Amino acid sequence: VVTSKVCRGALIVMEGCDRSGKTTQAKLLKKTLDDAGKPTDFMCFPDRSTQIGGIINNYLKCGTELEDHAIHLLFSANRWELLPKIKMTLAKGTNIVIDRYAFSGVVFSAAKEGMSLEWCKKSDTGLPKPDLVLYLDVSEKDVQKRGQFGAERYEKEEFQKRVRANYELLKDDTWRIIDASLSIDKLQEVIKEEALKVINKTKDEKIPELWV
Ligand code: 2DT
Repeated sequence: VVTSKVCRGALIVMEGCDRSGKTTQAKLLKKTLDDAGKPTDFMCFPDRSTQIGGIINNYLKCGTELEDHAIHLLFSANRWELLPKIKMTLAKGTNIVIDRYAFSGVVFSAAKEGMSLEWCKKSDTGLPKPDLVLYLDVSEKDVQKRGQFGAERYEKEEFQKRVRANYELLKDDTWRIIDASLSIDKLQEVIKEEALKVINKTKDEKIPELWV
């Protein structure tokens, strides 16, 4: 009996400061890869469509107050509850592009008073480690030029500065720092190339675990 082996999909995460163009590029990348014959799903965190996501949504819209550790753990739980879906998708050979992941979880929570980076990493430890993290890099000046921040919690200049500094502490060799001041099309070209390389490179590899 000849059985053909299904190669796994790659896990690709888009990170970066607010207003860096993450969501636009992540959605475009899903389409770009589909069009290139590499089936790809799009996901985002927080996923506000679940029950836990509903609590997070309310918190972000400043409708409820939650203790800093408690909301951190809910953001984390929102990823764990989607783990079966992530695993199943990758196993059948479909790539996933995710708009924000555990890195956002850590850099935002650790930007708060009394929250350490090490503590914040613990609750996401053991999740699938992304094969590629595309970090969209915009200068502080350019972020300001892109217009006003919205009204959600965390959309404040001082807070975003601390977030940006925390991102620096998480980067490793799976990260690519992409200059987000490029045009939407040019940016997508660069991102597509990185994604195709990693899809090809990791297709026979085991999915590694995050921060273990
Ligand atoms: P969006 O604007 O991209 O929907 O993000 N956040 C996100 C956290 O504080 N912890 C997390 O684990 C994640 C995924 C970043 C909503 C805000 O939620 C923050 C911005």
